[in-house]
Amino acid sequence: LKEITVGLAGNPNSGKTSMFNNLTGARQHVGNWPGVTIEKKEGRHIRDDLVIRVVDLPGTYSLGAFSEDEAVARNYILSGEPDLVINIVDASNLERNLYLTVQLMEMGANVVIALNMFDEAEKKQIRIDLEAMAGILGVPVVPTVAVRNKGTSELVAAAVSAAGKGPGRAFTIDYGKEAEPGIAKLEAALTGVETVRHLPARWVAVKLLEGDEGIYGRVMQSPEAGEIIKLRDEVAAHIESVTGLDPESLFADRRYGFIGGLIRETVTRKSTAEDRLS
Ligand code: GDP
Ligand code: MG
Ligand code: K
Repeated sequence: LKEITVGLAGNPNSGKTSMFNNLTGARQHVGNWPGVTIEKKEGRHIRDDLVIRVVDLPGTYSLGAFSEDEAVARNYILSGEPDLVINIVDASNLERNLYLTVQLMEMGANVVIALNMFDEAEKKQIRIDLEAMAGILGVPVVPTVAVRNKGTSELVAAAVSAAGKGPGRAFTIDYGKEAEPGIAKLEAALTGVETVRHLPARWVAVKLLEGDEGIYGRVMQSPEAGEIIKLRDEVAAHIESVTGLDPESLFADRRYGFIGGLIRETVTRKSTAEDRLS
């Protein structure tokens, strides 16, 4: 018997609990995440040849270090414990939901997307080219209707296959010619810094430029902190002076730009009578 561990991540109300219940049935255990008062739900999905341990993560829109929910979700994903992350995406609210997807992928997580609320998307006449979306993102995309237990076995099959392969090609957002050289410099300076050694270097560089408290704190604990923070401030000041935006705003704009492009390439929406009247 083999076991794999899957984290379930998604925006609040994307259908995470419904999917968790589909996957685990009555085999659930409720506890707490260490050090915080956030509920941790775990369960098991048992196939003939394999046990899938499913860990429900707090519902979040983002993976910054600003809230406990986000910190719990991101620390778990970065811990190396999950073999993959099933990202529950509300297909009827793609733009907002894909912001979390992009962040999971930038962290180097091994992601499988459950395009949930597929019934709602169909009702809204939103047509999604699943193959094109999977191709652009480089991860499996499986349509689901969690509330009716539709697509669950296809999702499990995709998850098992992805867990066997590990993460695919590295996913990066192009932050533009004003920012990329600085990100690369910072990334190079961070190699060998012990307190962030286990984390993806480009992601650390981006988070440091965004002023992420968790990553900042880790870097501050290293002997190289002085020179790295100096470089970080120089790069941030350069980005701000040439783009007029602080790194956090520029990066968010770029992520939404990527998502907009992805949606243009893969989604068509028929206007409904309702839309035409409004
Ligand atoms: P969570 O906040 O992500 O855990 O989401 P829940 O599983 O609690 O679902 C939020 C609401 O959406 C509930 O009322 C569910 O019954 C409903 N829901 C979940 N999945 C689907 C789906 O695929 N289609 C539809 N129409 N409703 C869904
Ligand atoms: Mg829930
Ligand atoms: K706790």
